[in-house]
Amino acid sequence: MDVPALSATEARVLGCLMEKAATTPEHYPLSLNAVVTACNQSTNRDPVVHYDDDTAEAALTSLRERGLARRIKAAGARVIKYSHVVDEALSLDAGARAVLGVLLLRGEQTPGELRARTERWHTFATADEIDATLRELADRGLVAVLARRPGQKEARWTQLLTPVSAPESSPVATHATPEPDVATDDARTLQSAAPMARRLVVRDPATGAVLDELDVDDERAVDGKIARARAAQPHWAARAYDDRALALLAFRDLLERDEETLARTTTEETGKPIRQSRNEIRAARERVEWFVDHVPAATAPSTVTERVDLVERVTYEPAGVVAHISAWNYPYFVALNSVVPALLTGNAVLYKPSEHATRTGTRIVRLLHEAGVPLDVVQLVVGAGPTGGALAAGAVDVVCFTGSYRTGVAVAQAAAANLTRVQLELGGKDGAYVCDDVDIAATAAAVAEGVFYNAGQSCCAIERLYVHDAVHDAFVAALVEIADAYVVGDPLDERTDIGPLARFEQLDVLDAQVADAVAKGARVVAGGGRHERGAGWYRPTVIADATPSMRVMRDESFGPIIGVQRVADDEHALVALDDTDYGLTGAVFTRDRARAERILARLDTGTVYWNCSDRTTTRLPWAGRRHSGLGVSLSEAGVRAFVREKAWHEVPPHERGG
Ligand code: TXE
Repeated sequence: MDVPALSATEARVLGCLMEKAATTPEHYPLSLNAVVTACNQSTNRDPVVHYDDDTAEAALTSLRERGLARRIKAAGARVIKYSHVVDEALSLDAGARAVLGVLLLRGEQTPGELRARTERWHTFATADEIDATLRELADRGLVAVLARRPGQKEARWTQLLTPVSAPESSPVATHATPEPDVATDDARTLQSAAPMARRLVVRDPATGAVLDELDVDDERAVDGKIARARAAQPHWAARAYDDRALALLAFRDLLERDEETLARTTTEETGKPIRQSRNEIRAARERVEWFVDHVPAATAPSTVTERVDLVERVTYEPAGVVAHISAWNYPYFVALNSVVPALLTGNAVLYKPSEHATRTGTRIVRLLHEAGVPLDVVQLVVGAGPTGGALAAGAVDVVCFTGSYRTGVAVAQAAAANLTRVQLELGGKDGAYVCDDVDIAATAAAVAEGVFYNAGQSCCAIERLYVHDAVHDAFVAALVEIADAYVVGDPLDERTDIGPLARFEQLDVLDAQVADAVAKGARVVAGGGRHERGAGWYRPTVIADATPSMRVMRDESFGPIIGVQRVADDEHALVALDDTDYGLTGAVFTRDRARAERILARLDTGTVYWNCSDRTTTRLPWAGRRHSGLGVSLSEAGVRAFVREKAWHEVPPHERGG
């Protein structure tokens, strides 16, 4: 067998099977539960991980498919067990298995460390014995010695079944003591053969634990997936609509079947409170249904002229291959708002989840395949910015992007080179105005929901608040009372309202906005900094006496924070609401519909709210203006983002008189 290329997860699982076979044969083979426990133990592991059953089971399946592990169901036994077959597959004796296993489980080691750490696996009587084993493994391309870092006495060794972890530690030679002439050649050969260091580590923002490690798709891999999508798309488009619709309805049912484990996966990797993760998945099922019901009408052929001598009509064809570069804050909505209508209209889709929600994205694609969408018709693309960049610049027909304004511009620039159609859903700095006629308690509750739901990590969260002078003090007091009462805690706890932010770097942004506001004369009346719960949490924060020049009133916060500015009347509120580079949504809270309509009609935003906020629906178009986006998603208009019109001009032959 050639040197197998494993993901970090597969390597961890294989290393555990090898370890337990050598050190606790009485408890071997292992059940799935025992494999998960072995993977997640904190001793003899680097890094420490936090795999769930699904992750371990997927790795075991892959290892079996590669001939490195075996599934065993003894006669009469209830529990399925797993063993490795590295000895057969790679013809490795006990000593070689011990060295390779410890490298798989603990990363780079010196020969001295290996000799100590393989003790429970196999006894190496002398240092020469372990050197000889390392050389044998190196000659087979299974391990390599790394460049000695400054101050390091002993060279360190790494296994080569997974990508090398970092360029500066790339292998330099196949021998324990590199010889200049041999080492240089081997080093070059080895380095060019050694896979690039391209792994995506998914961490739990609440605990920092590693949840998964995935191989990243580089440009070559992205192009390969695009080619496979291009080849598969015509067959998918040729299938009857009902066929495609049945697959998506089956997907909807799988979202229901696996709701709890899916919700947990999203909460673990994004920090979204479990109740909110469940809400999103439930609402996502309704969105799938809406698209299935409405795509035919949105793309129905139409005849605009029908005369004896002239027929003019329009038909719609799938765009072809759609790339979707997604965000993490609503991983189901953001993905399915594009992926579902794109598939239903006969396109093939390449879906790159955010690096902060890759496990959710992986499960979405797995369920689409299980529901009957062909493997090459929807493909997962794994990676962060560079992978997204390769996708945006790739030979695709539409790029859908959800993310920041800054990155949206980069995506549009990359797509422009191929004149690829883009649909950009970017950030916002959405304002809300509370009039003097409101029910203060009810409106404060509604506004708080718009500010703090999902810890404020929503493109259409209320991010600027303007309150009429007549109710300002009472309203702010009511808002502070709500903010102070939120349960800030473990996102897996049913009681939690505010979890950790998905991106730690955002806490620095929030700190800077608070400091800037206070320096310019604002008052912090609730929260105002990081929460003692842990590194990722920010206290629900209300800043009073805000003014337009403060960063908290200009830059996207994307966190549980709100600046409140007092306004004298509707005209003052309108000027303030429009003072932004963004144009996503605007909200007015008042009892008076005519008053609301007058104000909302003058906002330069794609969406307006009367007595509500922070909501989207498939029934209405979602279109950001200015720095908030380009193009339309949702509604029948959004469906047509995935098709191309064809205009038919037809002159029937003139029937000669008989
Ligand atoms: O967004 P990014 P992030 C805003 C919000 C948030 C900020 C940063 O203010 O704080 O953006 O969030 C991929 N070419 N919103 O870092 O960087 C990246 O891998 C192609 C609002 O999540 O825009 C990810 O999949 N792709 C928004 C996606 O783009 C690139 C929701 C978004 O990443 C790329 C999310 C590149 N050069 C964030 N660089 C909303 N509308 O709700 C990165 N990516």
